[in-house]
Amino acid sequence: DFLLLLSFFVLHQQYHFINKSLTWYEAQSFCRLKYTDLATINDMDDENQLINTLGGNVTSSWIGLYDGQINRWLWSDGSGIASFTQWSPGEPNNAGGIESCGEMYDSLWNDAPCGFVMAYVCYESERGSFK
Ligand code: 2F8
Ligand code: CA
Repeated sequence: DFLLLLSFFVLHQQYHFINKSLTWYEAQSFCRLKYTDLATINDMDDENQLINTLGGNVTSSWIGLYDGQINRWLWSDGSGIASFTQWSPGEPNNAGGIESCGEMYDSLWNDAPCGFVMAYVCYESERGSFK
């Protein structure tokens, strides 16, 4: 006889909201140094978790979205954008031709100039556990 054990490995991710004004690249450096990277959002659970982390106290904050090439949006950690997106209606619009970084704006995504300074959200990948 043998016993078959089925187990699920659950990966946890934690968001950290930093209420200090930095450019997108400065925020990226900070997140990589202190945590894992700027925030990556892959589904509605992530989106809701991130919105909860913001706690409603700011309108604009950087997330890991950036335009690697024209209209080729990626996450700062190197992963591609999943089929799930939460762009604000009409975004990304590359207003003024200088918007290559992504922010959370009123709980939706907007492309904005990378040199703007605003608060930001990092993510921290934690050790997974077996369930
Ligand atoms: O109306 C959407 C539009 O609003 C602003 O431009 C007027 C934003 N600009 C900045 O955040 C700098 C645009 O990104 C946004 O598309
Ligand atoms: Ca925009």
